[in-house]
Amino acid sequence: MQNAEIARLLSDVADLLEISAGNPFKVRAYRNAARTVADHPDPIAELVSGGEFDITELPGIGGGIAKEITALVETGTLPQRQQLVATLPPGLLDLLRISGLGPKRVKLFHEQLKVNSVADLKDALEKGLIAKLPGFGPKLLEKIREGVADTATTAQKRMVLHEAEQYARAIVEYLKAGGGAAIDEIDVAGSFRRRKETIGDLDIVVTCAPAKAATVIQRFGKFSEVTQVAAQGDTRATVRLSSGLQVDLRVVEPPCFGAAMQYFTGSQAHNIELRKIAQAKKLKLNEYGVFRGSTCISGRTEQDVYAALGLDWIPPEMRENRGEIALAKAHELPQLVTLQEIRGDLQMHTDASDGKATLAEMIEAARKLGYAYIAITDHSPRTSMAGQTPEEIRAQWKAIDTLNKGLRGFRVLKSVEMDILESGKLDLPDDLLAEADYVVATIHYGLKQTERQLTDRLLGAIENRWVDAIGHPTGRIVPERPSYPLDFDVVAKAAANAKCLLEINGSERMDLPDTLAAAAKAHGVRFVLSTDAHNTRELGFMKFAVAVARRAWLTAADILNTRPLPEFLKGLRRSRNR
Ligand code: DGT
Ligand code: CA
Ligand code: CA
Ligand code: ZN
Repeated sequence: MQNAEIARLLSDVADLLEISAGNPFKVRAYRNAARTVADHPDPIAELVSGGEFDITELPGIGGGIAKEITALVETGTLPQRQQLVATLPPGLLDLLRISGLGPKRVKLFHEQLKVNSVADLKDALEKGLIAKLPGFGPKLLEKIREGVADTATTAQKRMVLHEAEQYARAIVEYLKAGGGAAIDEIDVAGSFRRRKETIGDLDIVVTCAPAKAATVIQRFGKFSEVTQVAAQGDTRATVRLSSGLQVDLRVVEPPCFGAAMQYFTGSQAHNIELRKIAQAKKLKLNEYGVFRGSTCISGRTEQDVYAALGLDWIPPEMRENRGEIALAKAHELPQLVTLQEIRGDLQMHTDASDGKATLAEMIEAARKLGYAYIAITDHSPRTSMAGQTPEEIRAQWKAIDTLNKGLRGFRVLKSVEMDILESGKLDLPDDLLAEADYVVATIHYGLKQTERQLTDRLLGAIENRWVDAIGHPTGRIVPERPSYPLDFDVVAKAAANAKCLLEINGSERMDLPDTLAAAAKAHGVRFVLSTDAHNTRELGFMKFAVAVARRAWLTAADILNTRPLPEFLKGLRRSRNR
């Protein structure tokens, strides 16, 4: 069981307690525990079942909740949640999953209107009962209607790549561990391998000796989180996990591994084009190989398959039929940026604002990743509660100066994530910004403004010569929050002209999205990749920023933080101010 799922069940308890007017301290305790579990770098379930780790040592996890989590790991159910679900209408949990609805609103519906299920809510919306509740204006009603419409497709709900990554790793490790069902090769195909920001299901391809296939399939169905074996054949199986995620497994013979990986990686549109090329060459392409007549001429590796069609091997992130096949034919595919090429992380938070780790802890963790530099970008005053005053920022920078003296081959950049205020003004004065090594400007408030207003706010920030980068430029968060309204082309052109970087943020924001990053590149924008880590584990999100960059066909030359420190600093627009 993955941390994300344990966290989800714990926060269900918090929500259900809140709805049933339970003890507010208990509500808060469960909510804190959920956050601790979600943020923890290691799989909590393994720590618990390993036995030698006391989870009450984790912040926010007391004896009671520790017992609950232990029971969950051992039995698959959280006793407290079971008890609440048994006493409350079960449909409340479905209501809580609707975007725009949290425990406060669900409680209100439950108490005032006896709305206890999605069906009840639909009914109440139609009868205009929700509109009569205080605080439910037309915009909010529209949002709730959209959320309700989404639940119709809940069964096919897509999972964020970040979360899918945990499941993929767990299943691959499980199958590799093998027992009597020894496998040779294993890899994850599908949209997961193409690194799409959300995935519909996981597609796993395995090779083994033909005689072992049945045992491998059997073992797959016994993975601890499987709640349903939806289909099981001689060489394939489909299961559903308790999180709702569907996983497809294909077992093929070793000579077909490349062909199977190619086929099941897709995309479907890419594969259709490949089959046309095969047909033109009087060849046949399928999941078993490339065939001339009934003779298999390739299939062992993907390279072989593409080569048989006269193509260079195409990176999975490009396989969307957006022109990559013509490039592969002309041997002109770009050298996509790799994680190893990233030399620094340019957005992260410490406990001086809303991060969980100290400055020293973030530095140590970043050094372990092999970086040459990082920027510490705690928030500016507008970010209420978390933001630092100019005095605090200067004090932090002084501490960084001192730390840097003791660091070899590594530099901490004095930085700030500065809010672009609702008025369009910047949250910090120029004299302070001028003292920074690097400044990233972002919008966190006033997201409901018009496209004109929001675009102008970004343009205003881009005009300031001390703003080196615009962070998470569209404000979207995958999958639940779309971009704020924005004339992105205008912003990208202005950024390119001003030599202001646009950030690709590798947190669950995945912002810029791949398509907009590609559009920005066409305008001549240079980029910076960052994680926006709020704890040391999240520094690992760089791979998701790289995934977006690769799907946008970016190369190292497009991304400033692939450069060594002196070049990075020289490439910042502020270097021309001195
Ligand atoms: P997803 O799971 O919705 O995020 O997207 P994919 O691309 O992983 O789609 P999925 O899981 O339905 O299938 C995985 C790949 O297998 C897909 O990209 C192409 C290939 N594939 C599966 N079924 C078919 C099919 O009926 N025809 C063709 N041409 N390809 C297929
Ligand atoms: Ca899939
Ligand atoms: Ca599939
Ligand atoms: Zn931010």
